[in-house]
Amino acid sequence: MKIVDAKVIVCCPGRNFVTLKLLTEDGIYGLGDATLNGRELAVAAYLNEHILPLLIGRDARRIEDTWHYLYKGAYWRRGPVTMSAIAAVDTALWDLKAKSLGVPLYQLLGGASRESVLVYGHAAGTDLDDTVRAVAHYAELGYKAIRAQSGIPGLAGTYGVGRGGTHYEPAEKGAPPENRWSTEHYLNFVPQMFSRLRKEFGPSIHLLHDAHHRLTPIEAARLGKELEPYHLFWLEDPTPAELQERFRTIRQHTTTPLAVGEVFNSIYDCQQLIEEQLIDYIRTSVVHAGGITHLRKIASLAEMYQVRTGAHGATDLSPVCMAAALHFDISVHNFGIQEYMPQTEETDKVFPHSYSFENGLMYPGDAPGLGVDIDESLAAQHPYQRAYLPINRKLDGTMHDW
Ligand code: EZ4
Ligand code: CO
Repeated sequence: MKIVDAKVIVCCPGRNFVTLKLLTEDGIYGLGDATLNGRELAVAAYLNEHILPLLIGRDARRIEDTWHYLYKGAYWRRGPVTMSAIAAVDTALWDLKAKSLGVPLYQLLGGASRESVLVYGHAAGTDLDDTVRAVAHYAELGYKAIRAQSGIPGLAGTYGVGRGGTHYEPAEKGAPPENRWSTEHYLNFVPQMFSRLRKEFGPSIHLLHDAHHRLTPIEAARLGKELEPYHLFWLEDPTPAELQERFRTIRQHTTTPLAVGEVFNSIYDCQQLIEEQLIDYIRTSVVHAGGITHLRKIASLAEMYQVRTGAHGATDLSPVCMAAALHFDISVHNFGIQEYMPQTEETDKVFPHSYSFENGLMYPGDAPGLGVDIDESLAAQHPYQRAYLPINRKLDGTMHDW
């Protein structure tokens, strides 16, 4: 099963996606997502210039060997660009192997460990009443788990809150938009928001919140403590995680479950967090953390320490990644939850897929492989458009984490 052709498809059906397509001598092809939001062309160039020439003629069945060939062979290890490029190859090879055997991918990953995949949706409002309405809307759509974000009184605009009540888009065309931030305003508001949400929606719905790395450990500890009465499913990215030991402070002070890892690209980014049981959910994704092969190793380490998975799944991860995530989620023993933001109609047309959503749960479907395709001629009608994630400044203009 030799690889005879490989190409990188960059398209923008509303937002940018980078997709790798590998073709074998048997005429079967596999797909992998390589989208790195705001830095898409770096991964496309890494693939085109440095990886694709190495793939032609290789045996597509040797998934593990190819992973190490690209990781160890590069000499320069880790990093989001390298790991997203390796992830794309790895995902395409798993897709190819499952297609060649005529089975849905999850059958090669140990088979189904559960009947469905619990997902959470994003409810966001410009203020508290608007956020209550947004959560009610998601509850009506059947979601059993809902992430609640809200505009903060005293701050103009907050990341994660869409304009006009629609889903937000994680990147914007043109120069990066700038947001203003006040930790004081934020910390005073968020506990009030969850107090209200619990009153409105009762104890059974799962509520989540994303702090987007904006707090120090002691501020995160205060927030976690004040949120305890409202029993969050998780508090996400409370503090930047380059220093994994910073989570000890948060952990010592609160029983609010913690979720981290959407920006991680390797098992070494979360080794201490997992081994010291400083977190409850690891959020690494197929596309940004080295593909299915590497993600399974992270999940196995996490399983030993009772840490569950909760993979990143915003709209800057393509439907190819979503499909891969669902095959991973349904098979891995220590699955926790999957993030899910529906894509636009344009994107779904470019990437027809067999996965489905029903009543707050998702299913990978039983089509061979990932069960996702790309309509290349439609993709060609949506050329790349440069876009950036916003940046975050404090009220006095200082650049801040987000
Ligand atoms: O900011 O995907 O949990 N989801 C998130 C996302 C991320 C974007 C970054 O590209 O935090 O909105
Ligand atoms: Co997040």
